[in-house]
Amino acid sequence: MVNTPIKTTKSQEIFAAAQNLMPGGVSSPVRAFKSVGGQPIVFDRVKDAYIWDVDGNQYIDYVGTWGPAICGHAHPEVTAALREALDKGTSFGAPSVLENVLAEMVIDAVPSIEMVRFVNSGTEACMGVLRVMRAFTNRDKIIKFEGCYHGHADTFLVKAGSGVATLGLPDSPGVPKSATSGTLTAPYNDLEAVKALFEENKDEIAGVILEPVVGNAGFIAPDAGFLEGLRELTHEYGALLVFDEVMTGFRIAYGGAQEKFGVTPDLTTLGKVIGGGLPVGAYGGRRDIMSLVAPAGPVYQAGTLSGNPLAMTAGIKTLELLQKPGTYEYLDRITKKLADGLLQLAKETGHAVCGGQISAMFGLFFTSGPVHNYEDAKKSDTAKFGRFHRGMLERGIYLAPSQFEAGFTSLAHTEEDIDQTLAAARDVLSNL
Ligand code: KE4
Repeated sequence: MVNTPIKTTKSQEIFAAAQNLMPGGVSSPVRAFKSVGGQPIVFDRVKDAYIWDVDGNQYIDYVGTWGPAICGHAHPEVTAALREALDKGTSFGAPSVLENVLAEMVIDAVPSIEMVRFVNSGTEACMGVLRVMRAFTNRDKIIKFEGCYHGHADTFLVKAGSGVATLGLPDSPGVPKSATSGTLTAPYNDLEAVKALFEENKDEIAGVILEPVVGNAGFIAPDAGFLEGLRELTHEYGALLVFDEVMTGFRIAYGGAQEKFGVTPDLTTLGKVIGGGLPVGAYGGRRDIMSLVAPAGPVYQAGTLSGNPLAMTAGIKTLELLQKPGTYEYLDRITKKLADGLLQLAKETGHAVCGGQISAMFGLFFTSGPVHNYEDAKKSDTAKFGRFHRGMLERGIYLAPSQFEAGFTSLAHTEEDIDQTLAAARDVLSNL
C-alpha cells in the first residue's frame, strides 16, 4: 500500500518527551496506539467533526474523545455556556442549582432512573453502582461479560474490554484475588451461561452488569431476546440488572439503549455525553435503591469535584442540543451510510469483514464473523486492522486505535465527510 506519509515531526517529538514523564507517554493506555503500531498523533485542537494535530494535519474524527463529542467538538453553544459559567468560578464543592437541572434532565430521559448521583468518571459511576447493588441485595457476587469494560476499578478488571483487551492484559497485576473472587463472567449474548452461574451461586449474586450494546470489545449488538432474557433471569433469582450506559447513554437514543430496546434495568451508569467533554459520570436507578446512598443512607460514596458547575453546564447544554427534533434520525442515517459503505467496500475488495451500527455507534471486525461475543471478536486479524487504521490515518481519517473499540459519529459529521471517509477506505482496502 502506497501511503503518502503525513508529516508528524512535532507529534513524535512531543510524544517522545511524554514517555519520560508519564507511563507510556499517555494519560490513558488506549491512546498509545500500541495495538495499531506507529506513534500516536498529538492533538492541537478540535472543532465540529475534525481534529488538527500539532503538525497541522486535519482529520475527520470518529473517536469523538471516546463519545462525549456527540454534538461535534467545541460546539459554539457549549463553549459559550462554559465561558459564561467560568465567570462564576470553576468549582464550588457545595450544592448548585446546575446539579438539579442536569439531574432532572437525566431522570426525565432515562427510563430506569428515578434518582441520580453525579461523579467524575464512568469508572467512579461503576464503582458506586457496584457498592449500592451489593448493599441493597446484601450479596457480594456479580456477573459481568467477557470483553465488557466497566472502568478500571479492581472488581471489574476480569476479562475486561477496551484498553485491557487492546493490550492483551490477562487481568491486571495489582488486583488482589479478594477483589475479583466474586466477579463471575459469561460470554456476551449467552443466556444459558448466565442461568448456569445463577444456579451455581444461588442467592449470592447481587446483580448482572453489562454494556447493553458493547463498544469495548469492538462493536457487538445484543442478540434478539438477550436483554429481555437478562431482565427475566435477574427477576427470577432476586438479583439486580445494571446497564452500563457510559458509552450508549444519550448515544443509542436520548433515553439510551434501555429506551431503544425497551428493557428497563434497576440501575444505570452514565458518563461521557452527559459531561459534554468535561469530567462527569453518574449512577442512578430505582429510588428505593438509590436512597441507600450517603447521606440519605449508609452506602458511602463521595467526590470533591462531583457536580462541578462547569461540567454540569457542558452536560446541560449538550443534552439540550440532543433534544432537537431529528437528532437521532440524522445520526442513524449518516452512521448507517458509513457502516454499510465500509462493509460493501470490504466485500468488493475481498476482505473478510463484519460489523454494523446502531444510531451513532459503529464497528468493523476484520473477520468473517458473525461476532456475538468477545471470543468471536478475538478471531479478528488485528494486524490487518492496524494496517487499515494507519492507511486511514494517512488519508486524514482518525479511527479508534484498536480493533476492540467502537467508532462514534456526531451531529457535526456531514454527508461529505462520510463520502470522503468511504473514498479513503476504498483506497486503503484496495491496497491492504
Ligand atoms: P471512564 O472512567 O473512562 O470515564 O469510563 C469507564 C467506562 C465505563 N463503562 C463503559 C461502557 C466505558 O466505555 C467506559 C470507558 N470507555 C473507554 C473507551 N472504550 C474510555 C477510553 C479510555 O479508557 O481511554
